[in-house]
Amino acid sequence: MNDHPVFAVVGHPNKGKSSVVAALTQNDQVKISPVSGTTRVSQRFALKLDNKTVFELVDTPGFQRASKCLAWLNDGHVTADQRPERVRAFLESFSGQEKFIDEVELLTPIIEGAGIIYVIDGSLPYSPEYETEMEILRWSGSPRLALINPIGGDQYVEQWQQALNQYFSLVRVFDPLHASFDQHLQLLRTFGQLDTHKTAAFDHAIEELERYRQLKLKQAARIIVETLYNLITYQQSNSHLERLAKDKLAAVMPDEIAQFNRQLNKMEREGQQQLEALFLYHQLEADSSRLKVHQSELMDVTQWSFWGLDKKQLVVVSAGAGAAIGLLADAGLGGTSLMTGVVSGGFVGGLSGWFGVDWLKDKLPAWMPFNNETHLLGPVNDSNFSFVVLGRALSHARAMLARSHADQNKLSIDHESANAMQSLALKDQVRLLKQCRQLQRDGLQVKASEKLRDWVFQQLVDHK
Ligand SMILES: Nc1nc2c(ncn2[C@@H]2O[C@H](COP(=O)(O)OP(=O)(O)OP(=O)(O)O)[C@@H](O)[C@H]2O)c(=O)[nH]1
Ligand SMILES: [Mg+2]
Repeated sequence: MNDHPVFAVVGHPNKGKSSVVAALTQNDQVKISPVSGTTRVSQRFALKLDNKTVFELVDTPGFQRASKCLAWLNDGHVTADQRPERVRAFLESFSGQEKFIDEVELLTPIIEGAGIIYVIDGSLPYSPEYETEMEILRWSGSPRLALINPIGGDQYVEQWQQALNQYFSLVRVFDPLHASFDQHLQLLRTFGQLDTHKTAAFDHAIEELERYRQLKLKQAARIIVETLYNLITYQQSNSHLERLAKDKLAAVMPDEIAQFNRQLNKMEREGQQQLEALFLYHQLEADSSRLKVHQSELMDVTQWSFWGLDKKQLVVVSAGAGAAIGLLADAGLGGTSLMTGVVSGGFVGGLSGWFGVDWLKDKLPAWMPFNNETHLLGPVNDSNFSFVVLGRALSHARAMLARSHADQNKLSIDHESANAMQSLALKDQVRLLKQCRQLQRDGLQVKASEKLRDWVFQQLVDHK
């Protein structure tokens, strides 16, 4: 059943038509490139909710021979009422031929009933050469909306508006790379106005889209808290080491620790991937080059005071939550040698009371308890770890939520989003630490876990 609206996104080559399609249908598989003439054939992309299509956009090639096309249409006396028929005749005459291959591709969905979305670049001056394209579109008689895409800035937007108003019933500015979710919804409302029979249905679909967004953010919060739980409770069984002599055990410990770290990194990435799948991103690669730190390594302890709390905060917050101060914070206040030791895979010394085996205690990173009875390594034992995990998860989630599906760059994580945990109020930091400790101790089914989910959800909603 094709009772949903369909819009053909048309215009000059290389003006961001495919980018508009990708952004609005939330589909990062639409082909976009700086090379003019990237889209060769028309292709439909649907926005679906619950497997039901809300609307479809047709990505089309740009006009290539607009003047010749209009000349053909104008050949002979055609009155206004006959123009749509004349466009149909054009398609019948040239379909399957090379001559007007792009015009046939882009006009076909319109003649089959699609509304028109005409995309232009608002950073370039208006020029009459576009009038041929706009005239052809007017001949089709279909409902028309013009979108001004400020690709390189909005210098000429007003000038364009003057011209476009004469050919299009609705004219809007829309930046497919930077538009917020609300701006998407606003534009979709405008789509609904193009066809008055569908306005109510469209408004309803928009409400549904908003509701879905909230549900997805709830689900995202759930994934983040589950991943947090998995990370702060992770233990690695090392029973295969049982019979190793002391010196051998010491020799293999660095490998065991490296394995432990890899596993945590992997679990973190899996959580992020679940979020990316939920929001329909298929090929996100993070780019943290704008940060002063490496984003990739969760277990790079030298970065912990960046993602989580700084050392002074950690002392205050731990005390407030009745938690032992993180060993790293404790030692870190006196210098950073301990931390570098951990990262380079070297061993650290000088700490006592943590490990079942005395001689091993100075062979493990401070945050890594090892129970000699059970041969279990972990879980990570540092108050900052939960903050680090949450800080990193939020910065990833926020960067992803703000990202357009038309964006061809890597996912950029910036400085501001990275320091999220440090800028919280002290009482919130203390409450969070308490809840994380309860989560670690009592699991996902308890109240603390629900409260953490609510908090994460609110962090995602409030952002932007
Ligand atoms: N900076 C910026 N670049 C944009 C914007 N919209 C599109 N682009 C870039 O412009 C180039 C062309 O975008 P497309 O969406 O492929 O354009 P198109 O109109 O589909 O092009 P053809 O299929 O070749 O006709 C790509 O490199 C996009 O990343 C925008 O709003 N801002
Ligand atoms: Mg294209």
